[in-house]
Amino acid sequence: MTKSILVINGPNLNLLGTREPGIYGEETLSDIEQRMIEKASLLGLSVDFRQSNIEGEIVNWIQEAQDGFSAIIINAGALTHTSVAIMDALLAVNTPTVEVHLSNIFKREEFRHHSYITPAAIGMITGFGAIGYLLAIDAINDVI
Ligand code: CA2
Repeated sequence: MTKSILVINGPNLNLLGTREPGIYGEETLSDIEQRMIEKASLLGLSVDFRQSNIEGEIVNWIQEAQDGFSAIIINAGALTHTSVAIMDALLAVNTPTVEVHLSNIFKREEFRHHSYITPAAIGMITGFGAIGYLLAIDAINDVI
């Protein structure tokens, strides 16, 4: 059976490609989804790509990931720096997780330097723009 990766995008990432291209690039979230689907299929994997502005919805998706998904790739957006609930959900499901950020969070404001996702992830890819999501597929493919 094809292994499936759940890709979760947090608040405001639906605005990608429309504002702040200097920080987040010119590609839309839909462009990134297409590139991920193509890359995953070359590796015999499938991708379920989602975005939500609602913390609780993201927690629900993570809980559901236990049934039917081999791995999670998550860019939790600003919730990265605030959400104990997302960290707890990721720790609870025990599904291999890679954290992605478009920008290099360590080159930005101090409050972005801490992530609640990292303790629950295998690792973090930060600062490579949209390519980071594709690198995350390679990382996941090596683990699952
Ligand atoms: O660099 C990343 O991927 C971030 O997760 C993006 C978050 C930010 O809060 C994190 O510190 C780093 C913000 C996502 C908002 O995306 C926008 C896209 C276009 C226009 C405005 C916001």
